Parts: sequence; structure tokens; C-alpha cells
Amino acid sequence: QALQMSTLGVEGEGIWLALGTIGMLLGMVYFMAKGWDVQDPEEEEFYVITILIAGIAAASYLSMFFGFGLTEVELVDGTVLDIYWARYADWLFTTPLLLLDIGLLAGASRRDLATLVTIDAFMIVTGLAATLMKIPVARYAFWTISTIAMLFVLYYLVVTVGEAAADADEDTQSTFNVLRNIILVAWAIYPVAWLVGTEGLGLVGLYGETLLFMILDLFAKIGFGFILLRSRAIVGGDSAPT
Ligand code: RET
Ligand code: DD9
Ligand code: DD9
Repeated sequence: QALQMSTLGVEGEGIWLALGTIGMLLGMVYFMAKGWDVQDPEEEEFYVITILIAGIAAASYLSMFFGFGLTEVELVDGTVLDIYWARYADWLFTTPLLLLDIGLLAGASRRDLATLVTIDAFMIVTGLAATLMKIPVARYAFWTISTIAMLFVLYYLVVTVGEAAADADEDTQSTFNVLRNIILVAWAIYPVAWLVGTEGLGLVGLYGETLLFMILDLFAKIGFGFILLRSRAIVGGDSAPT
């Protein structure tokens, strides 16, 4: 019973956690193999960051699969929620790394990168607070704060980082546009998934929610990394003449 609880999950969602682990590991191995011979230090930086993103996610997924990253939160009305907290540990590190990837590609300033990463970390920490609160109105209040922070992140990415990218060469601009669109579409679904899922209104159960997060996580990390590392834009950094 204990083994079944830990590896299949509460509603059989363990299958999606297993697939998530495998997907992240495959992505990581692919990025490592592709980056093996890279010599250029600026190009290498993109590989290191992107491999780290996949590795952190693989560790997080594996911990959730084994039931380590799972806890219970009891609300004031007695409802007990099953919470995969390990996601937040993953996101706290990987969302700043994703922003670093696209920010470095665009040639954004250190100051703009620091601003972006700070608001992003605030978004994840307030999202975790929303998830762990016992009073429903407090949960939605923190969800709202976190979602506002996300809108700032997306705005800053489009406007400020976008301005930096506009000065770059054509390869960089087109890669930036694709990666920016991946972030705009994928990231915006996370707060909706939280809201309709078990942490919020409970319209979708843990099984469906875990599947949705797995697809989003693979798209936002591995799909993103795949496009970034295949692009000519990362060769020789942003200073390469075309
Ligand atoms: C939460 C809940 C509270 C409101 C908001 C959220 C946003 C989460 C985001 C996560 C992005 C994760 C990524 C992972 C990559 O694999 C915390 C769900 C706004 C935007 C890109
Ligand atoms: C074995 C525990 C892993 C939990 C979280 C993911 C890693 C974040 C650095
Ligand atoms: C190696 C490329 C993988 C792309 C993953 C997209 C996943 C969507 C479910």
C-alpha cells in the first residue's frame, strides 16, 4: 500500500510523473550530447543553463514520482489537499534560468536581467504561499498577487528585453521571437491550471492537472531548449556579425 501510494500517486497520476521524468532526462541527455564539442564560451553558457534546467526538472519529477515531493494541506473547513510542493522548488530555480537564457540571447543588460529574475522569484514564492495557505480567501489573494507578478514578467520580457533584441542580428531576432512566444503562451496557462486544478476550484482532479503540468513543463523547458540550442543565433554570442 505504501509503495503504491508513493509511485502511482493519489489518483494514479504517477504515470505522468514518470513520463515527465523520462522526458526531462531525454531532453537533458540530448542537450549534453549536442553540446559536447562546443568550444565557444558564450555558446557554452547557453548549454550549461539549458542542461541545468532539464536536470533540475528531472530531479523534481523523480522526487514527485517517489512521493517525496508530495505533502498534504488541511484547509480551515477540513478539506485535505494533496500538494506536489517539489514543483515550486523546481520552478524557483528553472524559471529564472529560462529568463536568463532568453535575456542573454537578446543581449539584455545585467540590470534588466536582475529585475526580471527578481520579479519572477517573487511570482513563484507568492504562488507557493497561495498553495500552502489554509484559508481559501488567502489562497486566492496570493494567487492574484502571483499572477500580477507574472504579468509584469511577461510585459518586461516583451517590452524591455524586446528592445534589446531589436538591436541584434536577424537570426537572434527570429529566435528571440519564437522563444518569447513560447513563454507568453505556456507561462500564462500555469495560473489557469492552478485555478481550475486541485489547488483552486477543483474543476480538474490531480490526474488531469498533473498531465497538464507535465505537457506545459516539457514544452516550456525541453521544447524551448530545443529551439534555442538549434539556433545559429547562439553561435559566437550576440556580437557575431551576419
Ligand atoms: C502559479 C500559481 C499562482 C499564480 C501563478 C503561477 C505561475 C507559475 C508559472 C510557472 C512557470 C513554470 C515553468 C516551468 C517550466 O518547466 C505558481 C502556478 C502566476 C508561470 C515555465
Ligand atoms: C530530491 C529532492 C529534489 C527536490 C526538488 C528539486 C530540485 C531543486 C533544486
Ligand atoms: C526534443 C524535443 C521535444 C519537444 C517536446 C514538446 C513536448 C510537448 C508535449
